[in-house]
Amino acid sequence: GGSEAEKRAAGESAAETVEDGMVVGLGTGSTAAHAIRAIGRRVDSGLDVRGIPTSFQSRELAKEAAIPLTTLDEADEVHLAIDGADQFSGPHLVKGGGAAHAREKIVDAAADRLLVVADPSKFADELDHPIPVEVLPDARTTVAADVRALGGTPTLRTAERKDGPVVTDNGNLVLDCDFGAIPSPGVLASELAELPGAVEHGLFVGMADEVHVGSDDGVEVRRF
Ligand code: DER
Repeated sequence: GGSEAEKRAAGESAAETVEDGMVVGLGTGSTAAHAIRAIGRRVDSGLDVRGIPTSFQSRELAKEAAIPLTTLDEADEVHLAIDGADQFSGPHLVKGGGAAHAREKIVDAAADRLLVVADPSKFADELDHPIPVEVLPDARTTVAADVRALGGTPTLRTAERKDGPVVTDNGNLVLDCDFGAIPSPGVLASELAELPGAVEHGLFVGMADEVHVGSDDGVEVRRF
């Protein structure tokens, strides 16, 4: 993982692109958190914006930052979403490190533009990060078997400070599925999407319009 300075540089760079009147999807994770805090500082200076959270965590952060909130039901348009990633290769992302990827994908996909914030450690020529798959609790064994049949190695994500598995905001479980290198993300995404009981997977294929990569000597913006 990258440094806090790298994450902060990326988050603040993304927050600068928010314009008055925008509805902005607010991503989850430590890098997106920097963008949320920076947007909050701009709201304090008069920026007119409404945020759509993507998780319990991002809603709490947005409330602390006093960003006015709205929902996908109420907003006519989502102009921009700012979100993190566990890995990116061009416009393709692996997400779900925070087990929030189901709601993130809804908001990120609804946005006119998805702006990803990351540190250099997230870059890859070819995606090879394990893919988080949110599963209905009763389907964890059958989805695990399906993942193995697809050539992956599934691991039920256990919690750090709770006995047993991580439980998502939606009350589901997460299988981290290691497929090694992923030469065709679109093919794997389709295969995962059709597994019965798989609620949402962490492949965001071709979804990034822009990636802001923070480093100690500035921010590199890549556009796709
Ligand atoms: O869970 C997620 O999708 C997060 O955005 C994750 O991918 C990135 O989290 P980080 O910014 O804390 O590394």
